[in-house]
Amino acid sequence: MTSDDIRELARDCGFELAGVAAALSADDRTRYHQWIAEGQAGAMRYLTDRRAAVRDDPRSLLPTARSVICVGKLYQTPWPHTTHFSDEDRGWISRYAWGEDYHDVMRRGLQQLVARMRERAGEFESKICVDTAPLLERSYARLAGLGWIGRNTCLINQQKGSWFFLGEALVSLAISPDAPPPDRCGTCMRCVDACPTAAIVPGRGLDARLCISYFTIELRGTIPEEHRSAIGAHVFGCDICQDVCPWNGRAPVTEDPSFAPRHFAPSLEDLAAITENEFRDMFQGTPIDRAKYSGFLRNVAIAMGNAGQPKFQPALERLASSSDPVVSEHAKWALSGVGLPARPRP
Ligand code: B12
Ligand code: SF4
Ligand code: SF4
Repeated sequence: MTSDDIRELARDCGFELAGVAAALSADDRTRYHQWIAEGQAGAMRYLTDRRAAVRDDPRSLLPTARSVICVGKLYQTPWPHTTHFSDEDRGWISRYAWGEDYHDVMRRGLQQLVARMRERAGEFESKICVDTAPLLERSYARLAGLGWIGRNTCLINQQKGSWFFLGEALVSLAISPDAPPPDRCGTCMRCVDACPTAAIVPGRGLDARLCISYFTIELRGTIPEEHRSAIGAHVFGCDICQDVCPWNGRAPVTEDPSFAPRHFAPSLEDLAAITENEFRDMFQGTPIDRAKYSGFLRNVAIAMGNAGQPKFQPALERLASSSDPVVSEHAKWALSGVGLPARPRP
């Protein structure tokens, strides 16, 4: 099989991007170890525990692996970007989380791809990875020719931009690898300048401990007070460093209905009033499940505080009396901003 064969099959399985890398240690893996040694992974234990070393070689996941099939699936839909949206009554959910959980969509497509490959190449061993496996997905996708690593650390494709998910099939077949494309960020610094929390440090990547996506999705418990006002209206994830990227200016939208918004920028007052069961009904099967009820209400309280609207006072008072100490503390902080003009971003 050739990588052109893989691209043809991958297209039939719903992947706009595909390529092949050798199942060897990635040349840039030392960046990862430096990043965690500097503490930039924050509290994301799954990045720093024994699984950190597993990332050094895909053969730790599948000993017979010879090739890494890398695929990309577009998720952009024709709805506004953060940069064209401002409504202080509403909370911002990042684009990738509007529809069905991508882990399921990508896994289904990869299973189909592996089955189609078996029809052509006969039996081989395989392992599917989507996001959660200890694999340097961006490194292998770059090596497989899917794009370059942008200054915002996202994988960017010259024609398709960066609104795509990554997934991989490790296979025991030896397939001639593709080549990585050149870095096309040039002198651009738009993402660095636009990031509200200065999380992108040119040359050193992204300090997750400062990223809104980390605070609102990954961090459990308290969000340090000094970072709350920069979170603005974000209630789950952040898209700013991709919204401003010139390579996304003409990025295509997906044809897959899975990523159509179920809840685009919901009203903060509605969100503050949902019960745990309603939260489950509303967001089950979407990535938002990951924040859990407590984390999500914490984020809603911060967004309300940042909007600084007196009409949010009753809803925040209800949250402040919550039996969940995290929700209650963030709501009390938010109440201290109600009636004041929207908090200025640092
Ligand atoms: C932890 C994690 C996060 C963390 C940390 C992000 C980060 N930049 O490290 C947080 C919670 C902040 C996060 C946020 C987001 N994430 Co995330 N995340 C991951 C995860 C699970 C691991 C990433 C990781 O290992 N980070 C550590 C750093 C050191 O690794 P890295 O950025 O991958 O960098 C490696 C290489 O790229 C290379 N490298 C870095 N810089 C350079 C520069 C050059 C010149 C070269 C050659 C190499 C190079 O070195 C590193 C390896 O040593 C991956 C899935 C996976 N298994 O890889 C998804 C993943 C990276 N996330 C993804 C997405 C979609 C997002 C968000 C857009 C979600 C959102 N809207 O909120 C944001 C984007 C924020 C951003 N600008 O990166 C996608 C990215 C798709 C793409 N096109 O790039 C992934 C691949 C998930 C997936 N399967 O689709 N994420
Ligand atoms: S996702 Fe948002 S907070 Fe994180 S680096 Fe990008 S712009 Fe900054
Ligand atoms: S905004 Fe500019 S510097 Fe940042 S990733 Fe895009 S092209 Fe690269």
